[in-house]
Amino acid sequence: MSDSERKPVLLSGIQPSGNLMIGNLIGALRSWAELQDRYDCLFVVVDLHAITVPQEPAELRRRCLDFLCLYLACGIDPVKSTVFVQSHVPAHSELAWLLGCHTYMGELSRMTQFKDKSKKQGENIRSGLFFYPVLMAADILLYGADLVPVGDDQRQHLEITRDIAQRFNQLYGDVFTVPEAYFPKVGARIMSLTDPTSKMSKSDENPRSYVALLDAPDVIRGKIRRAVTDSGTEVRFAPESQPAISNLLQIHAALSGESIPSLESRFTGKGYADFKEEVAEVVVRAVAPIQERYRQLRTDKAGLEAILGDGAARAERRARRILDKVKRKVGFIPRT
Ligand code: AQP
Repeated sequence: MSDSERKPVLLSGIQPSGNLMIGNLIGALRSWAELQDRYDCLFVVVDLHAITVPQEPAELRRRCLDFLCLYLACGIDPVKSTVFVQSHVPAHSELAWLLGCHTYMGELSRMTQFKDKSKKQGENIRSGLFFYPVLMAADILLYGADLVPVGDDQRQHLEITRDIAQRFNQLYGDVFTVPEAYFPKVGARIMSLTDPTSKMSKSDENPRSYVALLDAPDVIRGKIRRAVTDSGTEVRFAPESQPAISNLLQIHAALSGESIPSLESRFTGKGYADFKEEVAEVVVRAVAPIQERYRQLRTDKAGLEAILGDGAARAERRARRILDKVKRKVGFIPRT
């Protein structure tokens, strides 16, 4: 295939921590599904990243499979895209070491995510948490990714990836593609249901702050009904003065496809309670087909194993090429 025929490579991943929720669906999974035809996509369940903070092994195993099935249930096609679990491809850990030997302590010390996350870990902060951006750089550079969808919180990690790639290329000649950030067309940022000034997070300690993709319909209705509201009474999009209702408007619009002005006019003169009832139904309807597909996939052990095996083999083949080149460049003798 010539370079002009080659689709740009796009890579993205989510850590199997917490519970995938509607913020992940709206901000990531749904757009991933749409990107598959335009890009050569790799979607990864990044379990090596998850153990930068303590995990319960049985829970981690379960989550990894749940996340993989949810990727697929949200429309990721394992034939069109390379879908795999990070720990199945040892090249990620290997390249991370090689890159770590070309990364400066000062660079890693400046990462704000390390500063934020380490505060929550008390005294015994795992060094993996500090090294995390190097592993992320390896994830990206192993596949020659041209594009990486990034939220605000990952922007600094993409920058350090670019710095490491450029440094490496200067030392050893062109080895790595220097990746660019990919910004989604509509970047809705869904906020917490219990505190609309902070982002909805899949690992929030309070499960009432998010709607998980696997929440039962009545649980969803309860969470939306109890979501905090603003002091006003109108259903109006005003993120500064009415952040809670604005957030619910965003969720409705993103999942129903109805525009925010149309929602505002339909709910003129009606109370918050009516509006919340409708938002709840919209969310229930949006996740129902995902949950149904998830249940089919999750119980098909053989099918799942085949997808996992195929994804890992495809990723491994691609990763090997770059890893072998890197090893040659740094001066390691080839294994015969
Ligand atoms: N509230 C949100 N609104 C819109 N998009 C969101 N995303 C996350 N929350 C929202 C998008 O989902 C993808 C995965 O992001 P993540 O932060 O849930 O998970 P992570 O990448 O595995 O990193 P974290 O933050 O380190 O995980 P946790 O929260 O478990 O500790 C991203 O594309 C994000 O933009």
